[in-house]
Order: sequence, then C-alpha cells, then structure tokens
Amino acid sequence: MRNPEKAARLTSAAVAPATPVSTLAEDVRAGLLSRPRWLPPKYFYDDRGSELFEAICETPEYYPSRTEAALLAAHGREIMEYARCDHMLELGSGSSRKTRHLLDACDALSQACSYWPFDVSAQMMLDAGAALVQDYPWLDVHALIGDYTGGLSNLPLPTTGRRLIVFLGGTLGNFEPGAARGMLEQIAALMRDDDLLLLGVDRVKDSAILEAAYDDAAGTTAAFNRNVLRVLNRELGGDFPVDSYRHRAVFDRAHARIEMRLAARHAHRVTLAALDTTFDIAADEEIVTEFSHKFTPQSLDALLADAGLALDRHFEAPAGAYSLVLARRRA
Ligand code: AVJ
Repeated sequence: MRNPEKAARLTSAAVAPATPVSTLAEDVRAGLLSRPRWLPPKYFYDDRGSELFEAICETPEYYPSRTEAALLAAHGREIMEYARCDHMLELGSGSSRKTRHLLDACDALSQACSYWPFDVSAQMMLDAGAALVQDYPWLDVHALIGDYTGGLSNLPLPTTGRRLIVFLGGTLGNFEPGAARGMLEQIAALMRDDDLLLLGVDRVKDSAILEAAYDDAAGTTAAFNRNVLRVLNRELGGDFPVDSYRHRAVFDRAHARIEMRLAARHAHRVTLAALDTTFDIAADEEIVTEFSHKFTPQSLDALLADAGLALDRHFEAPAGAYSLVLARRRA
C-alpha cells in the first residue's frame, strides 16, 4: 500500500491533440451544409447537457448505464484480479461513478493502481478525482484534460507497469464503423502484451426497446437532444427556434444503430452570426444529432479483430442485453 502522506495524489495535465480536432464552428458549418444535415453528438455535453444525460440514466427506459453498472458490480473483482493493472486509463471518464466498482475491487484485493481519467470536462474530473483520493487512500489520480477524438499518442502515461484501458458507457457506439475501428487501433497502440482493454457496448435487440430507451416518456432525451440547438445559439450567436423541433429516435436495423434526429415542425430560416451564415430549414426537415451503434457478439468480434484486438473475456447481461468485454492485443 502507498504512503498516504504522499503529497499530490491528485494531479491534472492538459493533453494536446495528436491530430487536429475541428472546432465547433467548423463542425457546425460542415454538418449543417450537408444532406442530411448533421451535428456531432459531442456538443450535447455542456453543463445542462451533462445534467440531462445523468437524468436520462435515471429514466426507466434507458437501461444501458444501469445494466453496465450491474455487470461491473458483479464482475469487478474478477476483472481486476485478472488485469492486475498498475495503471488504469479511462476514456471519457465523466463522473467516474461506474469506475468505483473497479476501484472497490482493487480495495478488496489490496491491489493498488493509479487512475488516469481522460475527459474534456476538467471540473467534473477534478471534483470526481478529489472524492476518489479521499475514498481510496492508496489511489493516485492523474486527470488528463483533452479530447480523445484528437488521438491518444500524446498521453503522458508511465512507460512501465501493466495498463488497463477502460472505455465504458457504450460511447464507442457513437463512432461510425470506420472511426470506431480507428479509435480501437489507437487504443491497441497503447497496449503491450500484458495490457487489457475493458469495453462496454450495447447490444442489438428489439426495436421497440431500443427506441424507447432513446425516447423516454418523460421527454428527458428529447430535452437532451434539443439542448444542442441551445449550445449553438449560445456559442455561435444562433437563433434556432428550439421548441420548433421534434425529437425522433429511430432504430436503423440495416446499420444496427439508433439515429437521433431533430425534425422541424415548420419551415424557417436560421442565422448563425458567428458563421455569418443562414440556413433555410424546410418543414419536417431533419438534422441527425447522434448515431448509437449496437453490436452482436459477431460484429463486436469482427470490429475488435479489424483493430488488431482479440476478445479475451465476455461478460454478458441477462438476455444478452449489454456486453462488457476484456480484449487484448492480438498476437
Ligand atoms: C453516453 C453516448 C453512450 O449513445 O447511449 C443517451 C448518449 N444519447 N441517450 C448513448 C445518449 C441518448 C449515450 N452515450
């Protein structure tokens, strides 16, 4: 066990993108000038959006978060005993709430490790980190502030010690297949033979269950979806009539993905002052705001293999509703 007196057990560092990350203005111009029009889902997560997402996780319809948490609670000890990691890097760590199942397992196993959360929301990470070093006297937290879509090659990880890379929440599903493969290849590049990836992904299932999960009766997901227009209005001097958009969530079985869209109730013109551009939106025209890809054991295996990874352990929720997998680099 580490000496609790050890000085700075909570550190933070900014991580520069390895590849240029397009700006909000660039993404919005490209997306809204395309057909169909689209907006990247990462812009959902301003403070209001993050709150709404936490509220979505509490809705009866949105099962992925609680199902993943149950898998982590049930298998956390087995996973950490098997991984025996010295360093745990988590992509998109957010509140690190679910990660506590893994840290509790380390505690129970008297197996110390250091934790490297990597996320854009610095304050959320530092608040979570302060609570973690308080609750786990043996833990060091090194918060990495940045956008993991800008690449992982600049991460200041220790060169020695076993790594466990954690990517939870089904967030890999937001990437289109090519980008998902690219993300996994970047992760594989951080791994040596003894290192592991812990990945959480949602599974293909009945369309009604999937569509309900993305269109809850209370309208929380609808508010989350519309919130991206508030972000554009605030950040780009826009005049989107937010309430003139209907929320839609459709499961496209051919692409095995949920598509979230915003549909205009009537025709209108939108001006984004910061882009010095106007857009004429037709009645019932849609803006695609998120893809959430769902996997089968076969499609997950194939995606991992394409990225040079091999499935090692598979923890499945009842009825195959969700998958938590451990993968290692393919020999
Ligand atoms: C946090 C990205 C995994 O795609 O299921 C929840 C976000 N979108 N409800 C998902 C989300 C609509 C969520 N991820």
